[in-house]
Amino acid sequence: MPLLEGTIGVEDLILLEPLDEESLIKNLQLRYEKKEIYTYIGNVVISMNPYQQLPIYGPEFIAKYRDYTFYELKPHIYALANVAYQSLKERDRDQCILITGESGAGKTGHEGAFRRQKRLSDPLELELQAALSHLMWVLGTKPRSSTRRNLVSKNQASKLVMSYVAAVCGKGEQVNSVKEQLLQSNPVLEAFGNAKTIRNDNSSRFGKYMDIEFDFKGSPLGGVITNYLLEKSRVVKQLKGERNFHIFYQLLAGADTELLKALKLEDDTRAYAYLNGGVSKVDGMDDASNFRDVQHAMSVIGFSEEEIRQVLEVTALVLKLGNVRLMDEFQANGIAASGICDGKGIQEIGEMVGLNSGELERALCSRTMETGKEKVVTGLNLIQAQYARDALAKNIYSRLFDWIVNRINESIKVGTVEKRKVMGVLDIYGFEILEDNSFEQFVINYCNEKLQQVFIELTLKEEQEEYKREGIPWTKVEYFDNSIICNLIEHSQRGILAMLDEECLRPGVVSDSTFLAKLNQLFSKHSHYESKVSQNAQRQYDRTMGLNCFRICHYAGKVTYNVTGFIDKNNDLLFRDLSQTMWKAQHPLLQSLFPEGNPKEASLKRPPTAGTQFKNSVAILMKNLYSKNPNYIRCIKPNDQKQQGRFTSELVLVQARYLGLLENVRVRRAGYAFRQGYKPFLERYRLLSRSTWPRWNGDDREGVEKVLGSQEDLSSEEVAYGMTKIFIRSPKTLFYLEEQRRLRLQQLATLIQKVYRGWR
Ligand code: AOV
Ligand code: MG
Repeated sequence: MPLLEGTIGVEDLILLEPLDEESLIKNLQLRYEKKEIYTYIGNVVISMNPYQQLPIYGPEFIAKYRDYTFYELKPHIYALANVAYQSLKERDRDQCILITGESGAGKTGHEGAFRRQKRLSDPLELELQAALSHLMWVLGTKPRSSTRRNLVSKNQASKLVMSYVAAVCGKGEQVNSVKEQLLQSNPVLEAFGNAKTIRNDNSSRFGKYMDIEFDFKGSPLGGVITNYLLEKSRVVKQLKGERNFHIFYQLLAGADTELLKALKLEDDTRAYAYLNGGVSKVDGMDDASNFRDVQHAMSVIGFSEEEIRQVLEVTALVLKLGNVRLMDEFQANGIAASGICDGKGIQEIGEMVGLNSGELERALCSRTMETGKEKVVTGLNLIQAQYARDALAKNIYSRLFDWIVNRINESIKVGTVEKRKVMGVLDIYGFEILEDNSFEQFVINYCNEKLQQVFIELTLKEEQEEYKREGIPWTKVEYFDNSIICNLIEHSQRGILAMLDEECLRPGVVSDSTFLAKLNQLFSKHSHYESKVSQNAQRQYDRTMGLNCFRICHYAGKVTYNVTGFIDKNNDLLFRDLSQTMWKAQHPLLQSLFPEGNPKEASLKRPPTAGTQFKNSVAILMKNLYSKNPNYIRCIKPNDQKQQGRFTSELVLVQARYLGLLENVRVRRAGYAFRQGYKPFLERYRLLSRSTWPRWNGDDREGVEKVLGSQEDLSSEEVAYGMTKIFIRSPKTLFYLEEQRRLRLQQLATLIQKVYRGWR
């Protein structure tokens, strides 16, 4: 392995000297300046966002990484994808790839994701090109990379992994169509689930976990996508400088006059109240052409023309709902009520989805309470009616998104029952600390806390425990076990989420502040909880924290949450009048989004709260991840300006801490990079020693001792003998052994040839 020193820093942080935060950051910077964006910590890949297209992707590189083992080439995300795919295929071990990092760090990707892509032939072409270029490379006629078009235009972690796997796995018409469907799910999900934010022009506003399933030969059969928590508040309100979900702008910019007319839309984004962030265009993003790509992708996946049309109708419906202007009205008895300013908009909505507009107006402006057998209708005041309208829009959109994910899953699901292998790819929002943190940040950070726990448990703990099991001396590495924080949030009776549910379901007057009071009372002594009134905070003063806030000391740092809206967001209730009205729509898709509106289905049972639903899906995700072999990609954003070549040390330092990089290195370095059972190790290397070759009848471990003892250049520091496994400290030693083995094989081959010739 090429060792660092001097110019480009170390390729594997395990080799860092001295080992501290400063030199770790320095090393990343040194490499970043030389455009070396990938660095290892053992088998963990750190990826720095280059904010520029680097010539390190595409078929040639795929071909290269496909043929080498992990440490033989420069660090690359392809190397990780290769290890994962190969061990899936050869060792029959399900894999998962966990991609984490802040917003804009490079988890998902954008460049080119919205650029026009070569159609249909992409994966196949990629593969052919890879094969061709591999051949030329082997023959020493490698084409200059500058003359080739970089086919992998989606350069960010999760897409890079997917395109790598697509390029190396299986062949044939059937397989290609599966690949095509899997790849085409990206533009569709991004159109409906991504948006321009201040931090990232193509920010994923939902979490995504995708299982790709393979047959025993390693050809893809299909997959399953799970989505988490779409940020639905964006549907009705965006921060200044941000946009709503891409699809709205794509639709307005890309639909032809006929479609616009059919949907009764204007092509001007300013005409829509729900597009209120003040930006309609994103640099380098062509909404109109992306719209065509999305429609195309949907049909490749298998959406029918009719389904695509219905999806667009529902999308248009959301936009038009935002333009329904409400006003105060006073009833004869002087009670405040509300009504609709102009009937045209609601009329159009009614026509489009087959609804009686009078009924829709009633549902928006009043609420029916059922007490026993009696029904009482009360008018909503203006604020309540606006709230109802926005709640409806958010619900329609997020249910539409779920429906799209399900529809994609229907197309890509694997029908056969044969034994499958699975590779899961998780691309999920990183830790969020904003100026004002609310329920959304709370659940996102909870999810990250859980992911950190997986990381700790699988990587750090397992490492230590294995040494213990194997009886290998181990310098204890202190690391922070965050289960105390996970418990604080998720404990089924005494966790914050449970308290929130309790408060939401409790009869009587509940509010965000009664919820906070409860937390303060319960957790005032908890070491990871702080509030204005809790002991910890008093001890440490704290003028910055408001009275309506609590703070959690996450593994990544302290975050102050404002409780305003927690109860409401957790309840996530839609007035029954609205769901019942939606269910009455003639529009099949819209109707299917509101099954609870069906009077026959209407049960008194409350749907689980938003918090509980999220907790449950995180639990399922964790179970899924624990059953697989994890591979980590840690993404880092080098600066806040989205600029190439700029490295802000303080920013990187914070992220390195969030990601626990130093801890990761310490554990890996205290230990051994490579380990293997005595038997397979001996099988592979026994030809290196005269005592074990050609025959060895003794014990496996003894055999390994003979083999390693025969290597004069090997320092005894480099290896340790465990109960069942041999441990090798640095990858270099392994390469050395491999090289010796190769030479020996050559020698043997020559020998055999000689003998053979002698016989003839
Ligand atoms: P994210 O997924 O981590 O943020 P993205 O993957 O969307 O971040 O990356 C943000 C932007 O950085 C992209 O749009 C690209 O312009 C650029 N970029 C990232 N990685 C690369 C790369 N390897 N090569 C070239 N450009 C890159 V969020 O979804 O907001 O958490 O929610
Ligand atoms: Mg993303």
